[in-house]
Amino acid sequence: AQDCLVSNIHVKENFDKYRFQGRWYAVAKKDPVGLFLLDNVVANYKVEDDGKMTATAVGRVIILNNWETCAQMFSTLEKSSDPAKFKLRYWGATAYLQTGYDDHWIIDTDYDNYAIHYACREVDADGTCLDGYSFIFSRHPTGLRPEDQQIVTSKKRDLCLLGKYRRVTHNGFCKA
Ligand code: DAO
Repeated sequence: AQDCLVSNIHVKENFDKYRFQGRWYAVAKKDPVGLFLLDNVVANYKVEDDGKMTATAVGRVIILNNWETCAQMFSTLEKSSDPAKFKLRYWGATAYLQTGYDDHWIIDTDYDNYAIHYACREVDADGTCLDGYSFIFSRHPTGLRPEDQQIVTSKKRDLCLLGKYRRVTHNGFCKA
């Protein structure tokens, strides 16, 4: 989808939530308005006994005007008619942290190395995304393998987000 319409965005076909389980390191992020998670972001996905997917995440945040902390976040992923399109209901370990209800789409993944996440929070009148965010995840804390970088770049272009990502550093602030 090069027309940038949210409704035309392609997601991972036959998404396998079981293979997606486990730890993912955020290596790049396109921020939404009023960004929350800054860096040191590590997510952990799980399929519970009832088949529902949950995810936890940690990440460095700045809250209450200037307090730097490591946020511990919890979430449930509500399924839809498309197995790669979820609704993410999330909340924090303490009341100071953000809560929300966002789209949570898996655009592409090979399950073993890279994943591209996308969430549009606000669709504009013309059908493009007005406010959204996206994580590039890697199974490897060191980043993406060179062979995965081209795929990720091409998917960023499909999302009309090429050039809008920043690197997410991991320096041990949220030792997970
Ligand atoms: O960082 O600005 C932002 C938006 C991110 C909000 C998501 C909170 C994390 C919930 C855990 C889900 C796993 C990615």
